[in-house]
Amino acid sequence: MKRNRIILHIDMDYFYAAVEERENPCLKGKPVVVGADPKEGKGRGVVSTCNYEAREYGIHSGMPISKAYKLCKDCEFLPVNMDLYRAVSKRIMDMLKKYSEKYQQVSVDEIFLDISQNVNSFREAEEYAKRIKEDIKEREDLTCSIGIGPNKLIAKIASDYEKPDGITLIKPEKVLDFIYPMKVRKLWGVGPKTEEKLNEMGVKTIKDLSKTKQDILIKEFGSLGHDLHLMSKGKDNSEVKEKEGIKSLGRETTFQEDISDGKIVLDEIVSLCERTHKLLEKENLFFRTVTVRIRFEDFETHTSSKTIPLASTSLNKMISVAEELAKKYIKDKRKIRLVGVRLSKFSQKEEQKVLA
Ligand code: DCP
Ligand code: MG
Ligand code: MG
Repeated sequence: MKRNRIILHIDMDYFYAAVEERENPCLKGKPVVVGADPKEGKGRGVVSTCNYEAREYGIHSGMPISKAYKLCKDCEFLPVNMDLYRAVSKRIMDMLKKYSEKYQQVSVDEIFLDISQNVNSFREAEEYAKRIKEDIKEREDLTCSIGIGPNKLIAKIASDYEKPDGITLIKPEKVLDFIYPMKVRKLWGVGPKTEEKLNEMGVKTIKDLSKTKQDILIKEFGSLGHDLHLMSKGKDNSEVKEKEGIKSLGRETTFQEDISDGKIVLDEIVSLCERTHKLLEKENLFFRTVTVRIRFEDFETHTSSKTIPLASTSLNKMISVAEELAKKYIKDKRKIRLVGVRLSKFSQKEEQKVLA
């Protein structure tokens, strides 16, 4: 018989805000929001994250900072100090990667570990998870939440279940009881659109999904339908494995109507840079190449790139390069239909030091 796998998913609690609290203990107990400058309610960016005290006010990641300000004017609003969070993340992840040869870091604050070879039972896995939590607490004075399950999907859902500072163990025989009552939104690949479509089909919970015929799911959702069918039964065969390095990251916008005003195009470039920068932060990468793509009203499409000598994480640098690249297109008489910004030639901090 094939032995069960034992997978951990570790996710740091309110990560950026927790690092800020640690650096400045007077913040402890107060509602703390990390993100764009609220400018007394006029700020235009978003909340990166907030601590659990601020969540009591209804504030959450991705919310416009102006809205967060309205919900809680007395919150501590702090700017994003990405270099600090990156450094802390790197230390924690390096430490966690020692707990298993099979790991997969999925973002700045989370990682999967396949500990099937390191422990003999789910009971031992729980002890292993406790040790990991203590280790992070001792070395970095931060808390995390850990999910333990027979696959990545279940471990990931479990780590979110008793946040903050929790351990949730879901043994194979308990998987269905655990996920059946949950909304389909909890599953991978189910965003707002898929959720709506499933709801329209009368499928709200994972249990409802498990009762839906596989052919219907495949007909409605293509290959996602196949995965939905497996996931609804608590199955996920994907390996814990580091992904091949990402080659490029970017965002683009097709305007509602073609644009002749260069200022609007440049404003859009700034906004695309901001959104692309978020992706870069999430992947914890440094970039060297910025590419701008422009499509004119006649669909003729141009790209132009520039590679900077030293790898950078700077949003301002990205914006200045992208603007410089875009300016020559703005001089064209034709209206612009689409703009895009893309980053490539990535490296990680260590390599960047070597370069410098
Ligand atoms: N982040 C961000 N913008 C988002 C979501 C997240 O900048 N829309 C950043 C800030 C978070 C970090 O990524 O601190 C990790 O994201 P998580 O989703 O794990 O959220 P937190 O760690 O902040 O909170 P939780 O305790 O719910 O994990
Ligand atoms: Mg987190
Ligand atoms: Mg996370």
